Order: sequence, then structure tokens, then C-alpha cells
Amino acid sequence: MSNTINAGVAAVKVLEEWGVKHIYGIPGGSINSFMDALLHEKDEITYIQVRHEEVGAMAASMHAKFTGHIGVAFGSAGPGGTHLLNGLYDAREDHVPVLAIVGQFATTGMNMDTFQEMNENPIYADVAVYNRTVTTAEQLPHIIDEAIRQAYAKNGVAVVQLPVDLGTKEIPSQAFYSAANAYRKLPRPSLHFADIESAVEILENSEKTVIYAGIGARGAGDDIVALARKIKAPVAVTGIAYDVFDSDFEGLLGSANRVAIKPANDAFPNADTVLFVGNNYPFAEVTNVFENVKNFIQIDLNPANLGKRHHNDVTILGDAGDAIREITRQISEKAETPWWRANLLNIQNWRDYVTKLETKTAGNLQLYQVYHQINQHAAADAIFSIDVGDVTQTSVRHLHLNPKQMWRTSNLFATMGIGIPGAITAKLDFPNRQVWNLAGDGGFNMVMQDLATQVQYNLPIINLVFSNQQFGFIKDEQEDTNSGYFGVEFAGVEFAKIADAMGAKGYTLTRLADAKTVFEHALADVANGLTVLIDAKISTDRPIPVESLILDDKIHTAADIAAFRKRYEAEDLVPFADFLKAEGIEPEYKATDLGGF
Ligand SMILES: Cc1ncc(C[n+]2csc(CCOP(=O)(O)OP(=O)(O)O)c2C)c(N)n1
Ligand SMILES: [Mg+2]
Repeated sequence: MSNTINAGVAAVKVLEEWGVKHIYGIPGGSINSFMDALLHEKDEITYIQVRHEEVGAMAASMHAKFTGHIGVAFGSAGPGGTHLLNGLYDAREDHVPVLAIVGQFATTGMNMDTFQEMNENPIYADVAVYNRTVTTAEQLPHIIDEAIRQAYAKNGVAVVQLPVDLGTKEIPSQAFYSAANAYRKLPRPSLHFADIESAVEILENSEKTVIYAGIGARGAGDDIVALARKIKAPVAVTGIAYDVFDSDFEGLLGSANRVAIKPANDAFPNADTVLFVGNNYPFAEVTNVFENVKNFIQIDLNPANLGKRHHNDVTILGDAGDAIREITRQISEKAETPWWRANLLNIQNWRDYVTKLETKTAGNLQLYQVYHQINQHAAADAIFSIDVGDVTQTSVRHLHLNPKQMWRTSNLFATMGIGIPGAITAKLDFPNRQVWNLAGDGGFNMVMQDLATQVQYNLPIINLVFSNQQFGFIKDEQEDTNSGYFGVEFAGVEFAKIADAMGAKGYTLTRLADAKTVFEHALADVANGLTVLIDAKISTDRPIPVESLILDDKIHTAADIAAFRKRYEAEDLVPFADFLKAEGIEPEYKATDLGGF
């Protein structure tokens, strides 16, 4: 047995020990020693050759969001590495572990101002929780191991710059090990019972409670629903946490603000108490959404989040499920309340509104009817990779999600182009599950070269492009804030032809009447193992702005209300105040504040 090992191979073996199955990137002269190591280990770890490093890094970040495991991407020195940055920032902002390996000129040329040679460390200083350049071959596996531990421990991005010559050297085979077998998560903190009792006391005495769940509530959806029904408190979710709950839950208010639905925006100004669960709602302070709330109870695992978004009356450090179950055990059941009834009617009224749009059978093809087809064909455990644009908002409004499914996007960084890479990793990670990439035409334009990657790796993904020839989400903002539209419309692209040219199967859907057939054909192709793209040429109708509803005759003129109802096909949408008044509750009239965004 040889008593030396190639340093690059040792580094890849460390990745393997940590359970890394796929690694995304594009080679270059400055990272070819690592490529050689990947070749050596190709039976253990699968290299996924993307067509743009950004897609590789975004796939790595989305891998972490879908699986909880570290994602790994690489790029060559200089531009290959800087192309990774959007994916790395996406991981940083969403606090998920990602490792980036960046090539560097050989040590002989480092600091010599030679080709593609620069001090790379400062480039990654801001994005990374760990950021080091390897200086000896012996260090290489150790630094990779350290980088992974740091990324997991700090839920962030680790970057390792690798001078190419070090990866080719032999090192003593006993000189490295990985810490993968020692990795442990911190145990869940035990609950402080006095805090639970204080929470119970407030919730017992409040009349208009909203439970507001964030992604920290994942896995605790059933427990929250049980509490909600027991204390008659409707449940809001952050835009990124919809898949915590079954969309059929009668008390689901949905999300607030703009990536939002009406019931949540209606409820908050009228609520007296908020139970904030595993939630770091980023718009809380700037939009003053809790202005009228008198009691604020927070449950969170992360001490850094406690008291961050609002002054807390009660603080519970702990796991969301543990805390919710304990509150539910201690609290007494409320009889049906006016608050619960008013919210349930309001939720049902909203559901009737969206159902009517989704099930239209005449008129121009709108995004709503496309969602109807998606809902008809989505598997019970489908995975949705969602791009950034209208689709972020409309997918939470119109997809009938459930907790067996996964809905993931670029949450806080909100980078366009995340749909394709997310779908690539989802299909690789969960080959037996149905995977959708839902994207706007602008977002799809940014990364569409990597449709070829889906084809190259035989990934039967359904790519759905909502083509409206505009940056719709931004155009709508301009309507509200600007003197005119500027830079928000663009020439259309026949994406189906591009898909065909890349070896996928492309469909163009233009007429509502064809929607059913096109989806049936496309889904049959996917079932036969093909990569599919449906280019849905939708109308440019603006989705209803639930942040600025014009429905209530107490604050708007009859003419304005009529025009609003007509434009958004909202003839039957009822102002929340009507439901509240019918229950004897005096409504608060507080416009949704977008906080300057
Ligand atoms: C990389 C990046 N550039 C710009 C933005 C700003 N932005 C957010 S949504 C959006 C428009 C999205 O357009 P499209 O994908 O066509 O979707 P639509 O809203 O039209 O459905 C833009 C430009 C962004 N979030 N990310
Ligand atoms: Mg668009």
C-alpha cells in the first residue's frame, strides 16, 4: 500500500466523508489539479458540469435548502470564482451551508501579478464565514474539513482558494482525517416553563390573536394547526414558509405585505396579540406591521433572533414544535369566537376569488389558469424550485401546497435565476420525485443556458416559463412609485425552440383552450424521462395588489372601487371590515405600509 496520497484526492475524500454526492462547477487551468482529483474519485462523487458557475453556486445553495446538507461548487481563478458570487450570497442571506472552492495560480506565480492572478481572499471576505487560501499541500484536506465544519456550525459560506500546484502534490496518506464522524447538532434547548405559563396567560386573555409562523416552524405545522383550532387564532406564514401548512387549513391567513394574500394583510392591523413562531420576518420594523399589536410572544431557537423584530412581552427560547405542543397542552379551549369566524369567512372569500380566476374557461391565457394546470398535475410530494419575480408572489397565492411538498426560492437575497439551478439539484437529490422549475421570462433568460445541463444529465424536470415580455414585478412597482415605465419591457423569446435546440422538449402555450392538452403532453414526456419546457405566453394583467386594496367605501370612492374591481376581476371580494362589523368587531383602517420598498 502506498503511504502517500495525492493532496487533491485527499481533499475530495474529505468531501465524500461529509456525505457530499454532487459538486457543481466549470474547470479552468487554475483548478485542473482538483479536476484530476474529481476524475480519480468519480465513482464516489458526481461532478455536475454546469454552463455557468453562477448556476453551480446557486444549485449548491438550493441543495442546502432542499436537504439541509452542505452544497459544494467551484470555479477557476478570477472570473470563474467571481461568477459564483450570486449563489454564495444567496446562501449567506438564507443561512445555509455552502462550500466554494476557487482556483488560484500556482504558488510560483502567486503575488507576481501574473495571468488571472490576484489576491482572491478579499473578494470573498464579505460573503464567507470562513475564507482561506491553502499554502501547503498537507493543509489542503485539513482546510477543506475545517471549511465544512465552519459552514455547518455558522450556517454560512466557506471559501477555499486553492493554488493549482498544491493539488497535484503527494502528501503522507496518514496526514489527514475528516471530522465528519464527529459532527453533532446542538441539542434542542429545554423549555423554560415560566415563559410557557406567561404565554398561556396572554393567549387565554386575548381576543384577536394571530399565530405567525416562519421557516423555523417547519415540521411543526400540525402542532400549530392544533393550537390554532384550540384557541381560535388564525395562522399567518412568511412568504417562504407556505409549505409548512396544508393549503386547505381553514384558518390559513397566508403571508403579509406584497408577496402576500389579502387575509394576512387584513388580519394584522386588527390583531391584538401575535404569537411569532420561528420567524425572522424581514419587513417587520420597516412596515410597522405590528403597530396595533398589544401583546407579542416569540418562540425561537436562535438567541440572536429573540426580540429582534418587535418588543417581546414573552420570550420562549426553544424548538417551535416543543413550545407549541406545551402551550396547547396547558391552554384551555376557546369556544368559537367572532375573530375566528370573521377571519375564516375572509379566507374563504379570498379562496373563492382565486379559484374563480384559476378555473376560467374563456378569455386570454392568464397566469392563474396556468397554475390551475400545475395544481391538476402536481404530485402530492412535488418539489417546486421558484424563481424571483411575479412567480414568487403568484406561486404562494395559487399553488395548493402541502407539507409533503417543498417550495424553495432565493428568499432574502432574492436573486433572479434561482429556478433552474434549484430544479437541477432537486432532481439530483430526489430522483423519484416530481420537480418543477417555475420562472418568469426575465429570470429564465438569466440562466437558460443551463437547460442544457438538465438535458445532459437526463433530468426530467418540468420547466414552466411565465412569458409576459416584461419584468412584471418591477413594472408593477413602477406603476405605484414612478412617473412612467422605464426598462421593464423586453422582446419576447421563443423558449420552446431553444428548449428543442438543446435537446429538451419545448411547448408553447398561447391559448387557454390548449392548456389542458399541452400539460398532458408535457407531463407524459416527463414521465418518459424527458426534460420539458412549457413557455406559457400569458397576459400582462397585473396580479391584484393586496397591499393596496381599493374595496372599502369607508375609505374609497365608489368610482375607484368599481374600477379596481373591474381591473382585478374582484367583483366578489369583500372588505375585511364587513366581516368584522358583522361579528361586532370595530375594524382598524390601516393601509399596508411597504416600508419604502
Ligand atoms: C439578479 C436580479 N436582478 C434584478 C432583480 C430585480 N427584480 C426582481 S423581480 C424582477 C423581474 C422579474 O421578471 P420576470 O422574471 O420576467 O418575472 P415577472 O415578474 O415578469 O413574472 C427584477 C428585475 C433581482 N431580484 N435579481
Ligand atoms: Mg416576465
